[in-house]
Amino acid sequence: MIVEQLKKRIVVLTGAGISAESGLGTFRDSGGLWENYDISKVATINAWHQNPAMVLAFYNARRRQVIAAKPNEGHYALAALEEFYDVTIITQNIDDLHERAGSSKIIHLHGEILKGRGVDTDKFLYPLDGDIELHHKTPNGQRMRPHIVWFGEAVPKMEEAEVMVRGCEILIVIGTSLNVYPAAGLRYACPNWCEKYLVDPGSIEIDDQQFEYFKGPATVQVPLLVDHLISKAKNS
Ligand code: BV8
Repeated sequence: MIVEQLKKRIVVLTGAGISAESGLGTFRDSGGLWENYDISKVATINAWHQNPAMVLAFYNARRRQVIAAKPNEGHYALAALEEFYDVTIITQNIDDLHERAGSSKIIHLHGEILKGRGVDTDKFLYPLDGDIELHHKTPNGQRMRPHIVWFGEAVPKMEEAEVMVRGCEILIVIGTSLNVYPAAGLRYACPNWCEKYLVDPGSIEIDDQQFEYFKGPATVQVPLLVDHLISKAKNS
């Protein structure tokens, strides 16, 4: 049993790839979401103003998929890491699979598809178990929208995320093409002596040789990496 304060601090930055084997599509892989949808028509603040019905339909369909999906071995392995490390998950994903797998410290940079909010503020969030319709309003009469950070909207939790990365001793990047900023820039905020691991099956170009590359799908490589880190913790 490792005393809480003595646990090394790990930050895990995850993207759509960690949920791919739970059946939730990634964005930029072949067959990905952005092959079938024009980002500018469904995932930007302008799209919301121009065609809210299309945006709601896009997220209602993805919300049903998330509700039907299950966490995979990658999500569960990260939850198991918490017994030996102080783990913070910083995810770009809007699903709740990290929560359902048992991770306890999660920062959703791009929002959460199972929550709604008024168009006027993100101070009050409302749990969703179904679709948002055009006529839905919040208790104070505001139009309801998905609690999602669209392209062109600021990322409110960036500062909190950056503080966690600056203070981490181990950085793990899983299942992200590192295309979307400012999230992708987090990798530059960790101390240069920080241990760094990358899990991805593709040929992601990462401009930093300090990353130890666990090449392959999350359900295989994340448990292997977690076993490696747990044995290090046990022998330290
Ligand atoms: C902002 C919520 C300013 C919605 C999302 C030009 C250059 C650079 C930047 C910009 C630019 N023009 C505009 C920008 C800024 C823009 C941006 O970065 N655009 C990109 C596309 C160029 N960013 C923004 O607009 C951000 N806001 O900058 O605000 C501002 C400041 C003040 C005031 C006003 C404004 C907001 C960005 C947030 C957008 N919302 N999501 C939704 O989910 O529908 S982003 C979206 O992309 C998701 O969150 C997703 O997670 C994220 C990143 O994608 P990835 O997760 O990396 O997924 P991807 O498919 O790309 O990659 C999958 C990876 O998994 C691959 O590497 C693959 O190999 C791997 N993989 C596949 N299978 C597996 C696997 N890995 C493991 N196991 C497997 N089985």
